Amino acid sequence: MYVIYNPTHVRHDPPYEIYDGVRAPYAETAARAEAIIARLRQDSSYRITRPRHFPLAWRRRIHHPRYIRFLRERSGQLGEAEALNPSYFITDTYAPIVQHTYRVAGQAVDVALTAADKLLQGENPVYALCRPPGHHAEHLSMGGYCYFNNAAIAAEYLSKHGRVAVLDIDFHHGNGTQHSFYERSDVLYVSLHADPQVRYPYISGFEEEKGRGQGHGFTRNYPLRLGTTDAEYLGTLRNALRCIASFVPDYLIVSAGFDTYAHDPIGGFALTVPCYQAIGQAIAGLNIPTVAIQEGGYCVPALGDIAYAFLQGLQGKNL
Ligand code: Q9C
Ligand code: ZN
Repeated sequence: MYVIYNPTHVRHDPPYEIYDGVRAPYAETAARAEAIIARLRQDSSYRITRPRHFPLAWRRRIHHPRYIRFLRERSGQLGEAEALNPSYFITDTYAPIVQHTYRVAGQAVDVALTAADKLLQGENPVYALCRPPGHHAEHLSMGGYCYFNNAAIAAEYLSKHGRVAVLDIDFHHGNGTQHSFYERSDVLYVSLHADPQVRYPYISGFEEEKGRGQGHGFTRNYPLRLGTTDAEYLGTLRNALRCIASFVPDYLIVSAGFDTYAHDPIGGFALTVPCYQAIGQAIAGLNIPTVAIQEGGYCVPALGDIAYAFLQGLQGKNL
């Protein structure tokens, strides 16, 4: 299968995040994507390919021009070792800007769009190894390690060619993606995530959020308890997949976060490595052309094996 990857992501490397006013090491490190690509390189059936550049107009369909300009200008003003924690255009304290943030975040959009394009050319499944991730990025704000919403932009791109479902399996609710399509009936958003009552992003991902206006019924949230096991997760996933199947999408985007893993330093579920193969295989059972887009996942030593298990499953293969 095709893996779209751009090694220049390493230049977006903020030094710290802020939790309740206190500095902590930045969890969304370059080592994450490097661990995944190193594992995929061990299997020659993974065709690792650079992205091509897409017109900036695609970003503007999801993000406000003022927000994009802010990110571009503030990145450009920073020196090599500087980090800016902006006061505006941000929903939390988890998305500092460094010198190369605008460029690298834009390249992650190209990774997602190149993968979506491969899907249109008949490749299936396709994996976009995006970094930084995107699903917390909103129309007018960054947050949660996310700057541009790679999955939402890819969904918008594919929606010109058919009905699109987004399945978000990151540990955290994808607030930015949900809000991008909240009033639309041509893009379905379905998410499994930690109960937002007790985990980030706190402000969205509740079961009662179902879409608005024409979009009513086209958002579906499955909040799960902390400590969720493989069996519980796979049971809920089956319900989510039924919901997707009844929408009859032409394309499926999976916002693939691996912070549901038992030993993830930020997450709080109990999933094991083999469960990711089962998740991939269950998704493959839908038989819908699928692009997986990398979101979170912070247990760097396990990320290679988790991603490999998931992608093998997504191709209907065993470990
Ligand atoms: N003290 C993604 O997974 N909160 N973003 C961390 C740690 C921020 C996660 C709290 C979580 C953002 C893409
Ligand atoms: Zn996450």
